[in-house]
Formats: sequence, C-alpha cells, structure tokens
Amino acid sequence: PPTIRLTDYAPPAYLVDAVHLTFRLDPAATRVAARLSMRPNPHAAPGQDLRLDGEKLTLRAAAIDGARIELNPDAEGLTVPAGALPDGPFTWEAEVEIAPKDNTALEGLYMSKGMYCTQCEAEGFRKITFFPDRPDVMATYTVRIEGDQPVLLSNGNPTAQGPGWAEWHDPHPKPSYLFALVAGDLVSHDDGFVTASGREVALKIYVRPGDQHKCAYAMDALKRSMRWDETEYGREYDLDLFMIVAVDDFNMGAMENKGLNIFNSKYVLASPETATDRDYELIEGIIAHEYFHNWTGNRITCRDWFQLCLKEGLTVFRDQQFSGDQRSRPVKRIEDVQMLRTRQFREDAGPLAHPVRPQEYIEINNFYTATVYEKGAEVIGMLHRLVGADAYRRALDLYFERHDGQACTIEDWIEVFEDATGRDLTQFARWYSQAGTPRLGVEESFEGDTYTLTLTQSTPPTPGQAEKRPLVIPVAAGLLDRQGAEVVPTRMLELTEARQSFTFEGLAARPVPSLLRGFSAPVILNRTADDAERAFLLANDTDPFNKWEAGHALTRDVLARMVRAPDTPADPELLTALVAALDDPALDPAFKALVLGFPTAEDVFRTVRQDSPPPDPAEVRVALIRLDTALARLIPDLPERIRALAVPGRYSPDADSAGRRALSGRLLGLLTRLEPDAATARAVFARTDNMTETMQALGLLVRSDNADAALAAFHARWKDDPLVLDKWFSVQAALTPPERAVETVQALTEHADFDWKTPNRLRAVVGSFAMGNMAGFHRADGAGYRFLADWLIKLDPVNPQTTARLAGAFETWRQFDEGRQALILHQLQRIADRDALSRDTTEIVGRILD
Ligand code: DPP
Ligand code: ZN
Repeated sequence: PPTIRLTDYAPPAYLVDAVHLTFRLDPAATRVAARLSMRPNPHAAPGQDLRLDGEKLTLRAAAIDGARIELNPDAEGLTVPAGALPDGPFTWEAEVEIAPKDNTALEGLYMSKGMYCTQCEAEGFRKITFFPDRPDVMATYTVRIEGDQPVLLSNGNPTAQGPGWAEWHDPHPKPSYLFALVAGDLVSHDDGFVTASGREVALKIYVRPGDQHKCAYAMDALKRSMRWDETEYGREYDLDLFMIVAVDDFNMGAMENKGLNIFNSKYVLASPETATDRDYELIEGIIAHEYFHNWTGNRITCRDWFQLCLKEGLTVFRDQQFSGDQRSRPVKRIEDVQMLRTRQFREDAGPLAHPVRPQEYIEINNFYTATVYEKGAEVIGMLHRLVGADAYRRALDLYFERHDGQACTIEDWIEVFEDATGRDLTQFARWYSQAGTPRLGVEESFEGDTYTLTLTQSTPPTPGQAEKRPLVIPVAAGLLDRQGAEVVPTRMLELTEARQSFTFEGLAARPVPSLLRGFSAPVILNRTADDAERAFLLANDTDPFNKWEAGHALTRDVLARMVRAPDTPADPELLTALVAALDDPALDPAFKALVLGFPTAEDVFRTVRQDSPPPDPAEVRVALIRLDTALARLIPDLPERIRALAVPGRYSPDADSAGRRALSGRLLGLLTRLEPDAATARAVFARTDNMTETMQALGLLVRSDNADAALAAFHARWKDDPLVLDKWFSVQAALTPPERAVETVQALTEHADFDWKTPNRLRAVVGSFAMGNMAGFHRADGAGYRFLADWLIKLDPVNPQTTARLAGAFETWRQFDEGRQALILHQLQRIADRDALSRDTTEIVGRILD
C-alpha cells in the first residue's frame, strides 16, 4: 500500500459548495443519491481531472449537469476526465448502492443491533458516496432519509418530515468526515439549554428503549460543558438542536459529527447500579470532549489528516481543563500523567513512535494515537504555561476570529500565538515534528548563598529520526529548605539549550529542589534522588503533583530493587511514609488513593530494565504482591478505616464520594492480601448496591481465586446488559492469576455471550488480557502471544481498525528477554504472512517488526 506524505499535500482540484443526499435505507441494498454543487478550486491548477474517492460502492448512475456519463470506478474511486467537465461550476450526481448489514468494519454506514449509524472520520464517507473525501473540502449538507424506522436523524436542523421520511439541513459548511446519519427504533432523553446570548437549544440523547433512565448524567455533563465553553473560551453553540446517539458497536470512544454526536454507549449510559465512578468520570470527560470539538474541530477543522493534533490535542487539553475545574485539579493532573506515561511514553519508546504531527502514514486510522491526542494536549499545556493564561486566551480569541470556517494547519496555530504574544515560537514548534520522550538531566551546586541548577536535555533516536535538536522545555521549579518550608515558590525555568544553568540567590542553606512541578513538560526527569529526599518531598512538597510523584517514584524504585534482588525486604522507610500519607488529615481521600496506588507492573518492569537485564514479568508481579502484603500488615485497623470511609446516603458519582470509594477500595485490596478466603471482599460484593464497589470486590475475588460464586451471580444478574457484561469479561481477563490467565481468556472467548464482532466485547477480553494482565500475557511458553495473534488473524478481515489497535500490544516486544522476543517475533511473522492482510494491520505489524 502507498505511503501518504505531508510534503505531497496539494489543494483539492475541485471544491464542493453544497451536498444533497437522499438515502433509501435497506440493510442489504441502501440507495444513496448524491447531488453535489461543485466548482474548480481557484487555488489549484486549472483543467485537472476530477477524482472522487469511493470504496465498496456499486455505481448505478452518474451525471454531470444532468447529462448521463458512463464511468468505471476502480477499487478506490473514480476519475472524470477534465474534458468531460464544463469550465465553471457544475453539478455532479450519482446514485450508488451499499450494504450496511455487511459492513463489519464499522466505517461508513453500518448497522448496530438493528439501527443504522455512520462513522465517517477519517475516511468513511467514501463508503457512502463518491466524494472528494478530504477535510479541506467543506460544504453545506441537505439530507433526506427514507426508511421505516421511527427516528431518522442527520446533522443540523430538521426541516421537514412525514411518515417514513425526514429532511435535515446543516447550514455550517463542514468536511465530509463530520457527516452523520442515524435511523432506528430509539427514544430520547430531552432537555434544553439557553446560550449566553439567550438562544434556546434543544438537547436530545437518543438511546434504545429501556435505556432512557441512564442518560441523566451525560445530559448534565453536556449542559456543564456548554456553559464552561462559554465562560472559559467565549464559545456559544451554533444550532437550534444538539443530539447525542448511543450505539453499542463502535470502534472508538465517540465522534463529534456536527450537531449529531455518535457515542459508544459505554460513554453515555450510566446508573449507580451499572456504572462505576470511573465510568462516570469518563462520560463527563468524553461528553465534554466531543462537545468542545464543535469549535475546535468543526468550525475550525484540519487541512489534512497530518494536522489531526490541531483538533485533537487542543480538544483533549480543553476537556482536561474542564474536568480539572469540575473535580479536583491535582487528582485530574495525576491521572492524566499516569495515562500519558502508560500509553504515550510506551509508544514513544518503541517502534510505533511518531511526532505529534506525523510526516507520513499508510492508514490514517493508525494515527489516532496517544501521541497525537495526549502528547498533543501536553504541547498545548506547555504553550499555556509559557505564555500565561491571559495571553493564551488572547491567542485563542484570535484563532477563532481569524480561522472560523477554515481548514487549518499547525503553522496557522503557531502563528496565532506568535501574533498574539510577540514571541518567536520557531524552536517551540519542534515539539510537533520531533518524536521521542526527552530526558531531562539535573546537576546542582551551592556556593555562598547561591544555588545553581544545571539542566540538560536529550531525546533518544526514534524510527526515522536519528538526530534530535533541543526543545523549549518549561520546567516549573520550587525550592524547599531542609525543614520543609518553601523558600522559593514555583518559577518557570525555560530550558532551550542542550545544557543550561539557572541560579537562585539569597539562600541561607542548600535547598531541596522540587522540579517539573505539575508535570510541566512531557519529559522523563532523570534525577537520581535518594530515598530520603523522595520521602521528604512526599511529606513536604507544596506542589500536589510532585508530592504524589515523590511517593510514586520511591515506590517504583523500591519495587525495582525487590525485583532485581528477590531477597530485598519491603523498604520500611517507604512503608512508613505511605502510612504517614494515609494518616495526613490535610490530604483528601482521592489523593491518598493515588499515593497508595502502586505503579503498574509495566512501569516497574521498565524501571528494572533501565539498568538490568529484562526481568520475568511474573517476578515483577511477585514483588508487587510482597510490597502490598507488607504494607497491609503495617496499617493497623484496616477494617475500621474501610468502614469510616463509607459514603452515607444514596450513591452519588461526585468527585468527593468517588475519592472515598477509591481509597476504601485500595484499603480493601490491602486487607484482602491478609485474608485467604477474601471474606471482606465477599461481604462487600454481597451487600453493596453500586457498581463501583461491586467491581472493586469482584476484582479482588478474581485476583485471589475466590470468585466462582460471585462470577456466577454477577452473570445471572447482568447477562442482558451488554455494558455490564463487558465488565464481567474484562475483570477476568485482566485479573485472573497468570498461571491460568490464558486458559481463562480462551474459555471466555468460547462463552455463549462472547460476541466478538462487537468491539467493546472483544476488547473486554482480548484487550484487557493483552494490555492489562502483564504476567499472564507474557507467560514464558508464549501461549498468551499465540492467543492474541490468533484473534488478530481472525478479526482482521472483519474489522481492520480494531485489529490494528490491538496489535499495538506487541509494540514493547524488544524490551523482553530473548526467549520471549523469539516467541513474539514468531507470532508477528505469522500475522504478517497472511494473504490479504488489511492496510491497517499491515502498517502496524510492519512498523513493529522494522
Ligand atoms: N474525532 C474523534 C474524537 O476523538 C475520534 N474518535 O473525538
Ligand atoms: Zn477528539
């Protein structure tokens, strides 16, 4: 398959001003009639052929300005020779036939449990009709849907409807990837919103009958998002209607189609009995994310798919700000950094590393990555830190004013900041083009009353980028004295050279530095702090992120030592520091839960790997259990502490209550280490009425091999609720002890409820196992690898996008010992050798093998 390059960008030869679509729905033979008002692009070379993208379309008829034209589409579209086109504007018409029921890839128009829905980002619209399917072609859409479903939806505002048909018009020009259509037997949860300027907007969340009572939280999150975007960014909603539809079969999380967001039902539906605190938090964040796209993505879109971070990085940054405002800022920041490290640092360190703005791709679906999204958001966070909140707001105002209605590039974005602030951002812009996680080195000296901090930076090579240049790295630093008082409050050091010194004068004694506060840049801080300094910062740092970070790094280093030398006892200093944090009345429960939450097995593995041969993942797990058990023994009265954290009254998903449950869940996990029969977890499972505590308890029962009865009871109660049943599958895949994990996931995939064509269900088993059960997946005999490869091979012809994403589980393969590397290599080659492997999987497996 061909490689697409940013440097090859050329403007479209023809533009589309208006699109008229008529759908006659039928599962096996939907007819789509399209009428496009087109004209030559004044900014492109004249007299070009007209190339339209189109895949899996049966062309029934085509016409130019009403005159029939015979065309022979190829596998990727069709070409109308320039000679067949008039000089000026013209009308293109085509009628095609498609089969939504056979569309298992879930791109374009497809069916999910009897309803029709669409997913057009990035290149799904070409599976609906012939079109210049690229984001820099923006048009208004008028859509007529004919079908016997009671609800027929498309973008924009409804203009007319009757029995069996409906018409919609979207007045805002948009790229084809934002087109959406939904038809089905749906009910809506309704509400309304009055915008800052007093316009009334109808809000509707469409779900399958029976799910109406699970929409209230999503609706509330939507209204809060709409208000927040007005107060924080001055952005009002711009249509009379905003709709969200929940679908069960969906490749991604959600999609920001104009006025008609389509969501994986997992990120809409919630009730206390069926959703965990984490589910609520994700729903809030994703509802906000998709809503915020209305301005950052839809009104201002991307010129081409290389600019994906223009909308995604910015929109993730905005949803993170929103969640921080709605909940606890420090807790949100720590969670975001944990996620960045788990997914993005992992990606940046391996064969799939790529810049925030990639230079080339084979399949764009493979670039909806942690780098584009999460690192893209970090880059904007750094800009925010460097220019300050006021200048950031001025720059954003200018961005909306200057680029509304346009398809833009990262250069446009940077220029707005330069114009609004007068700063030269040439060097800063390297964050968009240079892949890899920078390493920050630290040297210190103290003379007289002056403390000198010398910072160094370097970025390791990544595929295709051997040489790296220095970046602009904002390093937020504060200084503490030896008594724990802050003697220099946070200052933003701007590191621009490979090596650079910063001085602090007027100090009475050598201070203790607190560096990279708030995780001010997405880098790895290589500071060889000793345990005592980490314990000191855990106890004294005024920056909540660094306080957590100190404890986290200390725990991780202790665990790494325990892996390297299995006789090492659990460090008493660490345990004391953790218990002190637990007893600190100044800290809230959510924060304590994070401090007491241990690093992941993968995190510990990577730490050991830095200066020792690759450990056996099973040994990493043993160290984690040993430390857990030692901590449990040291905390007196665990049962009383758990009881004291109980939240009185009815379940509420608010951040404070969720924080109490997070901490009590962690303490329950510790207590269960001391109870061979998991008696307390059993009791919690039996009596709780909310899904958060149910899943905490069930996870501990599975982990400790006490779950048979609980799993049976859970299945009997929830077998008809697909989202809850996903949890039943997932908890077993992730937490079954490694010796039996492969057998367990094998059995789960043979279970009558294992509907493998639904991505949520497949991910619940295969994804949770390969990404969440490190010791099980990396079992020494390679059975875990074979299991994953078997599923990738089976799924690829059905759903390439989801296959390629799951194949990323192999991206860390070179980190492991030679035996495991050979076993993984064998599986990767087995996949690569398949005939007719999809473009998606070919690209990912090829890059992993490179
Ligand atoms: N554009 C979508 C989103 O990130 C893709 N899933 O919101
Ligand atoms: Zn997005």
